[in-house]
Amino acid sequence: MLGAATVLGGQRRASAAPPVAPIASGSHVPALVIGTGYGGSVTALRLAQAGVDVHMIEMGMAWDTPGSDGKIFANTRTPDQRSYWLRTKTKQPLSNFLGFPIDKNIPKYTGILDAEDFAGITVYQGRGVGGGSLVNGGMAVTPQQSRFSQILPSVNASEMYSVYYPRANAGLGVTNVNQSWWENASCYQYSRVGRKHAQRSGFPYVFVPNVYDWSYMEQELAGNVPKSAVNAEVLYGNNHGKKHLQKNYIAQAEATGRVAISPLHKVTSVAPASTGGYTVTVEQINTAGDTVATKTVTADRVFFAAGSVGTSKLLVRLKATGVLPNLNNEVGKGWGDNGNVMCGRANHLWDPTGTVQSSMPTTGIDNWDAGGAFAEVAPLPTGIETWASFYLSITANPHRAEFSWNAATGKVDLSWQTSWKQSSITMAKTIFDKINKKEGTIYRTDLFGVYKIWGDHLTYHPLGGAVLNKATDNHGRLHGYPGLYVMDGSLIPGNTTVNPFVTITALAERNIENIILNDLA
Ligand code: FAE
Repeated sequence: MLGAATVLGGQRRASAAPPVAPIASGSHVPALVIGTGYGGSVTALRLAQAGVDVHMIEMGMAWDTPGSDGKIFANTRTPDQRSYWLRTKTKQPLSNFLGFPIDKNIPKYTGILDAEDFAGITVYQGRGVGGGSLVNGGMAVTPQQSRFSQILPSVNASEMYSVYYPRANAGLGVTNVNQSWWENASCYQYSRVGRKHAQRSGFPYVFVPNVYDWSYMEQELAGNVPKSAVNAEVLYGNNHGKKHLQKNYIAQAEATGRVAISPLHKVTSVAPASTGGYTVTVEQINTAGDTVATKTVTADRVFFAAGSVGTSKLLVRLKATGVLPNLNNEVGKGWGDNGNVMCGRANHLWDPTGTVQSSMPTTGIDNWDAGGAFAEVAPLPTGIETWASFYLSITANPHRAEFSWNAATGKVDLSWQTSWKQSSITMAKTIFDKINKKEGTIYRTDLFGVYKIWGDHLTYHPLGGAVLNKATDNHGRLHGYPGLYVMDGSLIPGNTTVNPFVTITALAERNIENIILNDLA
């Protein structure tokens, strides 16, 4: 159990918190949190500090035990069963290399990255204690304040920028790379090539903060400590320098002695209890994904923090099947992909991007105001020289999709259409067409299929589905059910103009403060 130990820079140390047993059927908890990502971790810590006992339910694994190779997490060059959530074949975001498919067969296992397929989009999400913080690139970006009213129009911006964004950044351990080290670090050659090309075309090139421990990265590049970011560790977890939530919010929450976590437990129902509060049904699963026990517990308050997709799917199904009929009609609406679209560019032979590429991006091209795109200069940590520049663009894609209950299949559908990505492609092209013209270069066509330029089939940044001030009040209280709250990315209506987790964390900090003050006093 995570309660027994905390992972620090790859070293394990005993913490004061005793080992915790998984939740028992029939038990009662004052606060039950569904999911252990950003929203859930903030919620658990702040409730515990306010004196409330909390149980966190997490469908993924604890990720606290090394595999047969001595490592907790696999890297992107050698994906294995740890890498994917209940798949028998990898589904790598870059599916091809030099046109050849690179996915491979793996044993079915409760691995760390879920590539969840809907009809028009594959949504990548982290599974395990720490949620998306386990798999992401650590880019910790606060949006420009001038753009905040586009993101969360009902939220007081000056309060967010003076109180909650600073609180979130401090809680997450966000820092900037040492630029003089960066200028000479071989692992950021790809970013410097990205800068040169962006600046020659007149685009603003910005450094973005990250949650990676930079002194650890300096040491790993120098060969003094086990390699992590410079050993292609991202997407499937990071064994050392990344400060994922297990190292900050969750460690602090457990240290209060008031927070327990049940990994490999999935919430399937939340219903009003006749005695007040809520009855929560939880399925315990094994690492093959089979249900091994079904438990029923009661909770005074339930905090939905299962991520945009997880929370939306639960709420839409519970409303449609009559379990929570009083949820309003905004539930399931306002979902967007943060305008994600990927592409690569083929550089000239005199512009190598490096054989060792840090998996933690540090820079971006900000063409939001002029062209609706913010492009993160991303690594391609293949271990060989590719002469490729690779980008994940966040764009102002205007389309919003809706989750709906499909009684015939017994599943929740999402109305997103692949063709809607054309808006994102058009916006990303405002950057890359210009750079290609200036540099005399072309797009890579071998990374997403055979002769396919755009990675337009996926998102890393699902947002919305239980939008703030629509499905909930202006602090995440679900309409129709006192004591039910939404605390995660589903509150944000589809776009954050930059990478989303700092905004999700800051919004959760803001909302839980208000909830503790007004609902728990
Ligand atoms: P999230 O972190 O997804 O946590 C939800 C948790 O709930 C997960 O652990 C689930 O397993 C769990 N769960 C779901 N359903 C249930 C259920 N029924 N019962 C129990 N547990 C359940 O939600 N964002 C950035 O800002 N910067 C980046 O560099 C970045 N890179 C990314 C790279 C990748 C490959 C991916 C996939 C995402 C990336 N993101 C990045 C997005 C970021 O990780 C994401 O927005 C947040 O993790 C969302 O936080 P939430 O708290 O909403």
